[in-house]
Amino acid sequence: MSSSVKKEFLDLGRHPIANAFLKNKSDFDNEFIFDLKVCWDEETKLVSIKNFVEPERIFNEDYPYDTSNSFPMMKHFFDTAEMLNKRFQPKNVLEIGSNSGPFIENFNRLNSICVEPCDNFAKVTGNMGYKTYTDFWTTELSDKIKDENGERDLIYAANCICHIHDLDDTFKAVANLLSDDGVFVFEDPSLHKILERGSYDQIYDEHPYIFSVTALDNLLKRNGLIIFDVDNLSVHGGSNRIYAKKPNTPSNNTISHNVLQNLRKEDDFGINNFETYETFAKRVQFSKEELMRCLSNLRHNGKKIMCIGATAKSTTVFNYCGIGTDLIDVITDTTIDKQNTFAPGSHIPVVSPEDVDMLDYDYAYLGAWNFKDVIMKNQKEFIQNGGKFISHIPKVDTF
Ligand code: DWN
Repeated sequence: MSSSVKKEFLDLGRHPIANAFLKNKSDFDNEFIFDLKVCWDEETKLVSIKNFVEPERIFNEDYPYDTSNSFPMMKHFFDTAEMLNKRFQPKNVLEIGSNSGPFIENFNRLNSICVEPCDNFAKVTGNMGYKTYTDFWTTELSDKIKDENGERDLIYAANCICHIHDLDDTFKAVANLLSDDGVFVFEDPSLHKILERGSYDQIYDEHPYIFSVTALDNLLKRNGLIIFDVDNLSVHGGSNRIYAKKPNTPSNNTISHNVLQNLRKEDDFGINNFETYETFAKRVQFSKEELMRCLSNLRHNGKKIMCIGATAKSTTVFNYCGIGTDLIDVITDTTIDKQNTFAPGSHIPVVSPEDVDMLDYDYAYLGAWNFKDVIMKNQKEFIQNGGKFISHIPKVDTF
């Protein structure tokens, strides 16, 4: 990307691929492991992991994260599609990282295109009747799509752009395909919220970058795009939806006051100061010590602990803290492809919620803390039976 100075502020230790669930015990010795360290770029203010993992290792036909397993996210994408249709009335749409189609399914098949490198999901949108390119997002692909289909009025990506290594190429590829009046809308976890909440578990191989509005403003500008609006969203523990366009477009998409407001808010928080990241690193270390103290004490007192949600986030927590079956017996997850596997690195068994009697457990650690409200609503019997939850967000606590 650039030759500017990247300052390391956090070392999370050795990690496996966050979503590489293991099918057999014989796979335990063959896991791909890398050093998960985190840096801050003094020039662009971009936060990134130090060692990128080849995308082909992560996004392939075995990639298990299916958005359609989360009802709240399905509603989020339906509402987002409705809002974008109303606000911009795009004649045609392209989605980068379309997964199993929860966003694109709200648009007409005839003028909507999907880009998805994971074969399993590309097949799903292909079967739904959407023209789908099974490929990674690059300027080369953008050129090909433009030649075959023409420019796009709306390019959308959710939880995808922060997964791509070459951001300059990514944004150039978008600018290349966008019609003169087109809009590029993308949403990813917010660095500000992660620093504020202490949610270090948003850092893993799939997230080479954690975006602030500040860094995106710098990066988009140098690639022929400008931010004209920002929405702060509650999904995934706090995300930002960025609206970008080409400068000097004929549209009346004037720059909203939200942009300056977000830049100011981030500056006030300390996004532009390295000390903020050093303070965060200390908080992460403290969170690990507290979580280990909490789980070990409970175990010592004979309590049984399980985990709800085999998330990428829980892979980070379990591997950073060194949590295994000595502390947590089992993880339940509603995603069929994750069931009857072992969690990456920790090797804790992952099963269907139907295979676990929650009344056998005293505590449930929230691997999917971002769905705390939904999970607690679904666990009335566990709660009535005296069951309690554990979360490390915003600080280690039982409730
Ligand atoms: O960007 C990414 C986000 C969108 O999704 C990816 N890099 C990977 C993935 O991250 P995650 O695994 O941390 O995402 P979620 O959405 O927090 O995953 C929730 C998991 O929990 C799913 O596997 C479904 C499961 N779940 C469950 O078992 N019971 C969810 C709910 C609400 C439940 O009640």
